[in-house]
Amino acid sequence: MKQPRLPMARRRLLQAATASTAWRSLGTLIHAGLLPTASVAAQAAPTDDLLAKLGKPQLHLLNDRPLNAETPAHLLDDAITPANRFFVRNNGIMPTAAVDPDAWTLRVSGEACAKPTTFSLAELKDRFPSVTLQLQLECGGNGRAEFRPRASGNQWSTGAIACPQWTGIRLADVLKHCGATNQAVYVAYKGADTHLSGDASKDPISRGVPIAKAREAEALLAYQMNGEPIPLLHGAPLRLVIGGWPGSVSGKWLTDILIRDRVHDGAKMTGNAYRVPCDPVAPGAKVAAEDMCIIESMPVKSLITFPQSGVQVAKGTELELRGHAWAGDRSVKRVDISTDFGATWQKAKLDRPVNRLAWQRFHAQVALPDAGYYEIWAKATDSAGVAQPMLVPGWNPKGYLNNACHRIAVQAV
Ligand SMILES: Nc1nc2c(c(=O)[nH]1)N[C@H]1C(S)=C(S)[C@@H](COP(=O)(O)O)O[C@H]1N2
Ligand SMILES: [Mo]
Repeated sequence: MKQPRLPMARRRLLQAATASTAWRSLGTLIHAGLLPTASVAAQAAPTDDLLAKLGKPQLHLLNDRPLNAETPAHLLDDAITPANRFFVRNNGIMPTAAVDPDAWTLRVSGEACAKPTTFSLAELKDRFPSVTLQLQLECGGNGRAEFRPRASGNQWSTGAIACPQWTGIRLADVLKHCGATNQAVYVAYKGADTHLSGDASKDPISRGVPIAKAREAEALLAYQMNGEPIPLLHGAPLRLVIGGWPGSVSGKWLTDILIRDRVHDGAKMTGNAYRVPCDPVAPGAKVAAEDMCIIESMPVKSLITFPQSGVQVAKGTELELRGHAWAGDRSVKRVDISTDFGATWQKAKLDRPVNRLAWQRFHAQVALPDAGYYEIWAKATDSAGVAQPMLVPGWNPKGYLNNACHRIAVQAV
């Protein structure tokens, strides 16, 4: 007699689920973490033609004021993320089309700046060598939707990640030119967007990184994305791109670089913003301000980008599976795939990054011998041997750093 591929209780559960829901929608009910959570799918309806007007018709709108939209996993299959599939994360009201590259200036100043200087965009391009790098940008809150108790903020599922190609100059070259004194501790930004309240004295966001991170070769002042001028939504005409760290350090519409003599204390540097408990806490715990630590490198993570969750295939198929894996400041050393809820794993083929801090492509041929419901899970391991957890890790008050394994649903018939 044929042995059940899954324990009976689970089979019944799944049968019930398929009976009550159109099969295709099942694929959207799971993303990461162990429990398929219908509540997660109840998020954004891809309603607005706002996104179509902005050139991103296939993204899911999470909020229109400020504008926040994420990318479904199967639309992130390109090696280099095109502009129309790049998530948007705004904290305030973005500047209007009045952004004029010819009139744009960047001021470099701060307590620990020896030679405060204002540059035009043309001067920056003339004076410093240009570099082109592919660098992934992931919002610190990517995956927030799965934390229980819920964390407030945009309910990102898996789509606040992208890896475009950036052209610009190195922040390190500008810092050298303007002289960071011995007192220099942090490098921070200000942008031209405005606070939601309309209060001109408030910044929507002004974050920074320790000076050593700012001096890395992958910290850019970028003026092009994928060979074109940076689109307005992504910070035209000049933005920071600081690879490996939460997207919030990569300031858009960049007007100011501040070389600080202390840890930067701008908007969204303090309180619970972009901080997690220094030591793990129980879900829902209250954490004192002094026990919260600033997020630095993002953790190891991966995303299955082909096939789309919910596909039907013929049983006996060798399925071609693809995705990307990345690991903040580290590289990814392996990706493993499971088709049986993590009981067994097979190693995927993993490409090297095109440069440091760029995501890496993985591929696998996956056998689906029998008819039935499969979940395909991907698990990446970084260069230090740290792997993605299968369950949502480390609850924290603002729901950052959920790097649980991504899962897709496949029905073999
Ligand atoms: N000036 C400015 N820079 C900003 C933001 C912002 O709201 N204003 N959002 C930050 C956050 S939280 C993220 S995740 C990234 C998002 O970049 P994107 O909108 O180009 O995807 O930009 C960062 N830089
Ligand atoms: Mo973010």
